[in-house]
Amino acid sequence: MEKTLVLLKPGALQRGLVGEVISRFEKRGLSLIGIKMMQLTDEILNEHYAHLADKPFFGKLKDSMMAAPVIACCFEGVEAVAVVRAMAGATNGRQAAPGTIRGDYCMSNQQNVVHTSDSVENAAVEVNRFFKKEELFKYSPMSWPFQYSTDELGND
Ligand code: IDP
Ligand code: MG
Repeated sequence: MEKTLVLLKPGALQRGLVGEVISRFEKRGLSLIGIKMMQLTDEILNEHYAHLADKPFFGKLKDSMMAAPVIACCFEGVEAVAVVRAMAGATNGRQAAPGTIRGDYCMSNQQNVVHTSDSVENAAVEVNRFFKKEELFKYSPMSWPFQYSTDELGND
């Protein structure tokens, strides 16, 4: 099972989209194993968006991520990183495919509702950045035997 990080950005909170977006991941079959509201800081954003530090929009991006709290979620599932990333859609909401979260809920390159980890390697780093060990919960969702085959669950 993979774990991946989702941040519901300040715009999701301000626009009342938190429940709807989390619901999409739940309905897809991802297990929510950690969730919390956080006010992000310059410090954590410098780490989280280090790959964008030389971009002209870096300061504005950080400001937008500090404009209201975010909801940090950790979801678990088979190939969860790629599945969640695909559900978010292209970075620019105007280019994101209809049916994706960004393609259904936004019109912006920056104000694009969600952050999702982009690789298995980065997901591990990001989950660790936003959650302490004791904030992640281990349980066996009762739906798993109806969501996955036994080999997908590693039970064969
Ligand atoms: P991602 O969120 O789809 O992984 P990244 O390239 O990692 O995209 O960029 C992180 C965030 O920076 C984006 O979600 C978006 O909010 C913002 N961003 C990316 N490119 C631009 C841009 O060209 N203009 C303004 N904001 C941008
Ligand atoms: Mg990214």
